[in-house]
Amino acid sequence: MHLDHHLESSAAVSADARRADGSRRALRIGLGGPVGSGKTATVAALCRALREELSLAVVTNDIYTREDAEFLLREAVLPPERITAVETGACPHTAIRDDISANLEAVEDLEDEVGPLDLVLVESGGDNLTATFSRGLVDAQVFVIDVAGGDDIPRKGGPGVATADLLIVNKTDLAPYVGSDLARMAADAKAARGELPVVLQSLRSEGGVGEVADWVRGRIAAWTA
Ligand SMILES: Nc1nc2c(ncn2[C@@H]2O[C@H](COP(=O)(O)OP(=O)(O)OP(=O)(O)O)[C@@H](O)[C@H]2O)c(=O)[nH]1
Ligand SMILES: [Mg+2]
Repeated sequence: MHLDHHLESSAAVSADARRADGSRRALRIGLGGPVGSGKTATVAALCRALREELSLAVVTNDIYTREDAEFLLREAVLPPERITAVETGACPHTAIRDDISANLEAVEDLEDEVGPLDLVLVESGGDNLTATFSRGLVDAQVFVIDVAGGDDIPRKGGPGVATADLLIVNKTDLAPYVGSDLARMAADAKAARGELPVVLQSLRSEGGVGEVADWVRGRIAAWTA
């Protein structure tokens, strides 16, 4: 039995919003969700959309490899010194929720080495519907699910779907091929989340990551206000 699956208040903020020298640290946004839902693809698209206007960096998490970081490096979404990999060696949620030390160190090292930064994106390794980030690691979290994983996922709920600051239902372009009902996914997500935002997204279609990039811009504006 997991006793650590209790929900943390979405109003909570990370312990230290300032760095040791008193300067404001970067806003940290975590991206979690099931395996293959499109977390890395969303991170890549966000880097391309925001890199001209923000100073940003990325931390990826994989269980045994640096696969996601290597993808981002190959795609050259950011200069290589702005991309760091954490190898969790265990269930991904342990490194983003239970023992966040390796991720915190990675974020802080990036700020020391390439800062000042406006934004750090932390991608969790693919996990199940219970995986959420510690609010000691990130200031906001995005949960990414996709239409090919089944259109009943929003109804199944769980902390990621119900409480993430933003829910992305990704790969909407695949809905006709896998028989997923987008209207039902949107309605179920709304029922699970109340006023919390939901974005239906296809990275293969016009519009791409645009709405999510706007949401990030809004969070940055609130962070720096
Ligand atoms: N058709 C379609 N494919 C997508 C979309 N977004 C991502 N993909 C593809 O889905 C596959 C998995 O995407 P990733 O971004 O690697 O998924 P992930 O969530 O990072 O996967 P893990 O880190 O392994 O959990 C890749 O082949 C992507 O190109 C989308 O909007 N539409
Ligand atoms: Mg990934």
